[in-house]
Amino acid sequence: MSSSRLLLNFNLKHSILIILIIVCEILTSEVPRPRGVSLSRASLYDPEKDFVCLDGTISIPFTHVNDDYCDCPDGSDEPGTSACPNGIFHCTNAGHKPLNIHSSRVKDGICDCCDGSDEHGNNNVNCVNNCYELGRSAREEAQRQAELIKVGNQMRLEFSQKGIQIKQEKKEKLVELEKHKAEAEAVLKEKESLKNEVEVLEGAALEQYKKIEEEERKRKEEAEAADTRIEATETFNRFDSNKDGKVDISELQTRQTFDKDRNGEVSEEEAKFFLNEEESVDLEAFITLAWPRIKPFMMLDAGLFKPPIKEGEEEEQEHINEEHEGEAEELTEEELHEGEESEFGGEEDEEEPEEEIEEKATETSTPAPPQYDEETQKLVDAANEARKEYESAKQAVRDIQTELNNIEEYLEKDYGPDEEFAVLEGQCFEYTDHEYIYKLCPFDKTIQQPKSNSLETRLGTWSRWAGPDINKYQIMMYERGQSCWNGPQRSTKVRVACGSENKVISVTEPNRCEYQFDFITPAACKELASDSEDDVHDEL
Ligand code: MAN
Repeated sequence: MSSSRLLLNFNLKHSILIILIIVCEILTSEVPRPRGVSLSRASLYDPEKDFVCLDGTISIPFTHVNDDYCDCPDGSDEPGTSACPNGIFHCTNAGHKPLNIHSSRVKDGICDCCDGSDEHGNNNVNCVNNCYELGRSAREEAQRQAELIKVGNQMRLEFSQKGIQIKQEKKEKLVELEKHKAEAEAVLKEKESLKNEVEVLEGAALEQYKKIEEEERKRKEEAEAADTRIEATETFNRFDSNKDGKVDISELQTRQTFDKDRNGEVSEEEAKFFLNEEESVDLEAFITLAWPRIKPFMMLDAGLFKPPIKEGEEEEQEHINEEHEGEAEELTEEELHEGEESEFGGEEDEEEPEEEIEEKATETSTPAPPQYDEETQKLVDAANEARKEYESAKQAVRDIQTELNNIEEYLEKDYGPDEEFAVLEGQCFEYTDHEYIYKLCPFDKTIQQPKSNSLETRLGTWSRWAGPDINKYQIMMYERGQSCWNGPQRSTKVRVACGSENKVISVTEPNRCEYQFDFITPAACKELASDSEDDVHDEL
């Protein structure tokens, strides 16, 4: 059947139903019963008999019903007055929906029932019966809703079909990936044993080179130690100005290099630091304990070594360098070392060891790998190749595993009883207010972005369905968003309702950092047994 015929058929049925309801209401509102009693209870109020309280406790003459005196403990003898504290007044509201109100609202000067029956006999208030108008607009609204649900439900069914198909495809992909994973793991195993085999051969071939390398390293270390010794001894002799075989505090105090805090003088503490906290050191102690402290400062002074720049200072430093570019050239050598003697030269320094230190600084770089013989080189290349293949086989397993995890994560998510919400995944829906652009990316996240820039704030990550038991798919929760300053982590409640398109129709922040989105989607258009008609049927 075409959708227009479906709609026509639906409209016709609905109109007949409304006419039936109105006719029945007219007929049934005529059924005689005490004021405030619903049609369904009319038979319990028989004027021919004594009245038995509805809780069965006592029996009273029928004339005591609605006499403005409360006799029954359950208030059932005073349905039309406010005499009983627990009474219920029933408005028939012919033409609209019947209503039960608390008896305290009877004759209180406020029109609660659209037919005005709750204020009947109250001369202080004039309640107009507007049930028909209210009923008509309520029925029109109900009809609009019903039509929306009808059309939306068609779309929901299409969503559902797609969702079911996606799920099926994911399940098939899962099986396929499991197979691929097993294959990739077998390849990995093979590559691993291949690598191990070649590495054994490589290891054996490199054994002799290792020895050579080790010897070379040792030789280098010894040479470096000897150089250090020579360098330290030369410096010791230079510093030991009174030639007593010791370098003491006062001998260091004459050298600006040791002015650590750059306040223009070398204090005793500063000098002592370089002497390993001693008053003086002999040559041996100087070489082993003092020199490791002294050397970096001498290199620093000679401009051969820069201390590491702390994070954040880097830019600043660059900026300073730019600003002062060229300035150094403008200063004379004397100006640079104003008030200082050359730390490497000392007063009587002749030849300059600056170069010496520079040379030594470059010498410490890592030695080039040894040249292997042809056979060994072949083994090293083969091992490198095997390692590369092993690594890429490992990566292949990892990639498959990641894909598997994503699919498993998908399959664990609840996309609605008929998979109807699944098509929303991967899409984002925007809403703009005067200050922000909000985004809802179902099953992923909610976002807030100021209109003035592109800095996104995460308002929550998909967490769960949180609607009432009757339909948990009415509310989506997005939690653990970015923390608010001095506050909680942001979170979003998304109220989901039926609509003919997917759209965020409002966003509010009812409490600081707690957001509420209203989202309409055909996925929420399910035809449920309407309770509005049941209400009307109460009088049938
Ligand atoms: C930002 C926005 C607001 C939020 C405050 C909290 O301005 O995310 O929605 O209320 O931070 O400090």
